[in-house]
Amino acid sequence: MPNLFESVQLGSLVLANRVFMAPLTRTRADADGVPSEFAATYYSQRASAGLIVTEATQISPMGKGYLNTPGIHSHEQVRAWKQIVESVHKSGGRIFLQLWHVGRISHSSLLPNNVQPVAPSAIRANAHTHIATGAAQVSEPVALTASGIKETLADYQRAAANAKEAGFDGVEIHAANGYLIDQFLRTGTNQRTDKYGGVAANRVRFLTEAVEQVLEAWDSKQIGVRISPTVDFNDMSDDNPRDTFSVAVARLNGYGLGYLHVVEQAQDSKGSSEEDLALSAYLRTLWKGLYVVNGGYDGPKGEKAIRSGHADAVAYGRAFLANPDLPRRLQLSAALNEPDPTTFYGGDAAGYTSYPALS
Ligand code: 8OZ
Repeated sequence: MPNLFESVQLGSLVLANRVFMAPLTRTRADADGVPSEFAATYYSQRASAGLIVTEATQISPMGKGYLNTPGIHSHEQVRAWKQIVESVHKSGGRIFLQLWHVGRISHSSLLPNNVQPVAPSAIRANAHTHIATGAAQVSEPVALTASGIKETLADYQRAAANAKEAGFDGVEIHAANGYLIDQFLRTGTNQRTDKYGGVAANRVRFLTEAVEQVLEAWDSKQIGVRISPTVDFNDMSDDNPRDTFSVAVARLNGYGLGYLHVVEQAQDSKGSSEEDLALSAYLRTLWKGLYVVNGGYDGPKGEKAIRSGHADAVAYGRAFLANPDLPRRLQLSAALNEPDPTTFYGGDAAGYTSYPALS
């Protein structure tokens, strides 16, 4: 078995190591969803990652759910991302854009003409977001119509093409953490009676159709999918996660995608349960591409995950946020900078580009 610091092939790309940077929402974009001027520095400081996955980035104005998250649907946004990608490439890094639609995890004040958010079913989440006035309960969503689903799928295609224009190395489809695709996947949020609801094969349909849209712009190996089968963040639940996600993985296998990225543990949870890890281990046996894990890994645990064959790569979130040279630090077993939660979301360079590398 390889170790954490060995290279790995992803389609036509040779990634320098298996220490990936997990997608991290930092809410520092402007009101139009244009990434900040600090973002090029932030991402290029982290170019030693085997692969950087960007912060979640909305595919359309309706895909936005928080103040100051970036988008990939306007010219200005594409132009800003292009500079970020160039800067990462100059530093020798590889970077995928994470394509995001929040579905019901939004607030009318963030949406065009203050409309209600959209979701598979009109079920309001017991969850919070951030709007101009501070924290707020998310709004009541409306169920997507058949034509609304078509339009949303077309937004995935446009956003994927925009990511290509911006020069990214690939895209990751965000199907995790209680956002739109995950809302279709799991039973707690999907009560549809059409072909997008009911049995798992139907609940997986929106995801596979989104993949098909993205395939219009990208080679299959340049596409990853992120799922979180047991994460209850954003008021999520499923009657049978093993059934839902084994069907999802079986369907996804048919596309020959680059990787599956599995969140095994929610951001603020105390740790992965035996069940979380057992389901992830089972999905690993089904999945035919690279298998990337995330949630609760430190250096030794990540190394063990690779050496045992549990995963092909490990994505680090908070540790990468606070340590721009994380792969080197893990390899040297060096001390790590502590992440400062007060600067995770919003603000400027402090807690963003200010964490030092080892000298
Ligand atoms: C933290 C705050 C806001 C959004 C996710 C995109 O959980 C997020 C997110 C995380 O996937």
